[in-house]
Amino acid sequence: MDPFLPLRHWPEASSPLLSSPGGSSDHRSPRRLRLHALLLSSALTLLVVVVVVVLGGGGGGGHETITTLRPGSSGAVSRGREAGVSEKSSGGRLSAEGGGGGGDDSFQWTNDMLRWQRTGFHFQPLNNWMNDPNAPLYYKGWYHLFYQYNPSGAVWGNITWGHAVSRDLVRWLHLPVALFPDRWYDAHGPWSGSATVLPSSGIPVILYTGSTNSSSQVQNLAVPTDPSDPLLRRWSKAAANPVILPPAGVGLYDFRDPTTAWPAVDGGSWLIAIGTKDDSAAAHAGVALVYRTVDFVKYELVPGELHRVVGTGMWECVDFYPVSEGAKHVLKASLDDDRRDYYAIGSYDEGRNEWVPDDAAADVGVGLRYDWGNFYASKSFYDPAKRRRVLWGWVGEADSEAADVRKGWASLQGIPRTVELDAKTGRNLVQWPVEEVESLRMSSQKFENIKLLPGSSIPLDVGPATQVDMEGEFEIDAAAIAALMTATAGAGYNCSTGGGAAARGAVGPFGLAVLADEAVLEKTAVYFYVARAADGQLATHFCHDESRSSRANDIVKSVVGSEVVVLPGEALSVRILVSIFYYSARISF
Ligand code: DQQ
Repeated sequence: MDPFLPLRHWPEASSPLLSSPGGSSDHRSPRRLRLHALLLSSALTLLVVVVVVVLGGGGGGGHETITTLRPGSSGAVSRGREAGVSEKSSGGRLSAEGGGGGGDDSFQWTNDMLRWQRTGFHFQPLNNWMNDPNAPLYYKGWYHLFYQYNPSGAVWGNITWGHAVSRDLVRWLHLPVALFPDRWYDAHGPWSGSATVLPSSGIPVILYTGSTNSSSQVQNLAVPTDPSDPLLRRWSKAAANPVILPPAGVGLYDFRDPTTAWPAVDGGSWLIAIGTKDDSAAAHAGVALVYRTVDFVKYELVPGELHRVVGTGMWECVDFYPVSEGAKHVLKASLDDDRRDYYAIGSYDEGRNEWVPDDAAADVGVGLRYDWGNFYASKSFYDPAKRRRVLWGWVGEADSEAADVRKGWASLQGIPRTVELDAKTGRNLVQWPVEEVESLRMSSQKFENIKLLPGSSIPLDVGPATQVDMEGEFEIDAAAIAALMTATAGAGYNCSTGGGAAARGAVGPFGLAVLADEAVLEKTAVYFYVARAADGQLATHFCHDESRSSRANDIVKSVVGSEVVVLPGEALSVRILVSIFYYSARISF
């Protein structure tokens, strides 16, 4: 077997407190280490999972160096930010945290390598480019997902609304393109938008940004042509379009991505938010504006601003939704400056047209993130069938545009996640893959009572599976924690600067290495690191290290993560989904 297993879509990993081990009513309940092999496909050993622990003072193995590749020229035509997505190889977004860019294109990819990269159970169109998830909704028994889609190539451009439907958020039926750029007000693309299902009729309406024939940004309305069609295959653009123009003082190119509407307290009107930015007086502020409408055709700007955060730049794909039965509201913005999604929890006062974060130090754009991997332009929707809020996010590519073109597709959507306010902390959301993912499990294996000594690395034989859904739980030796507590408090730990998976501390890193080759030269490490923070308290960090995920040199390889709250008595549990679509037929590009 060729030990080279290039990995472009890092496995989705969830921290114990950012997600449940799955399927439990208590989303923090501890589980034993189990692996669920989803697909037995060939005689090859495709997936190697290794439990690793690297504790201070133990075992062999040298320190690794974090490799963060800088982007080079991809040879692609420059598109620029006015194109709606930052240019893939622009360099601006390819910080040490990486994220969706390209390298020097010098790596000699072969078809055999590229064919491994398509995923098994993440949503992807059959081919070509995809970016933001748009207007997810539930209608007449079907989940609908629209998405920014280029039907003509594997790079951003020629944007339309791709469309797919599913009964279970896991198995998808691809439908014809729903919205084309066929009017002056969306001639450069029907860009991102949201759906609102009207309770009076049960029929959805869509508001989306049109990039006009002069590239200015306006908001447009589309309604189902035939509401009796559960698949909502045809959409009619309103004669009144554009229904909202950029207001005075707002840049023509900085006004996009309307949210789902929420009902106003007056009982008759609706409110929506739209993202923009304010670059006046060096504010460089991200801003969310609010509009009121009764009929989705005529709108008035509500005086004031829902929220602004100085220094965060253009807010794309704003999302705004209640949690905890409306006691709190989540405000999310996708920051065009760093292409990351940030959220904060706060209180909404409709009368004052104001949302105020609970913790000003963790405001939108400076505090919490949904995800530390490639995850952008996310959008949530309320699922009335299962009474839950479901979150989608765009997972961009980590390698070069040239490689995308060669294989004929780019991007996927992350597994849809259920999100809730963490009732125990009240300070963060908990997220976990929708329970329907568990219906993909075909068999399972348990590995229990594995003792990990300092420096040890123990292979877990999952056979020839290419798709696995792993739940792991770790217990730390009490003596190690006691020793840590008596040590001098340090400056804390940071996943990105902490030396990655091979830099040893007193309690960590320990976790799983997935998609390793048999010699464990390639692996993607997903790990915990427990450290004593500057305040003397224990802090648990949850990180992943892609620096050895592939031998290819044209990939951005990130070492990222964040602190997660672990309350007394809670286990260190992790859920990892690995989704390789293995097909034996040889394909050519
Ligand atoms: N992508 C869309 C825009 C949005 C951006 C264009 C976010 O509407 O602001 O494809 O990725």
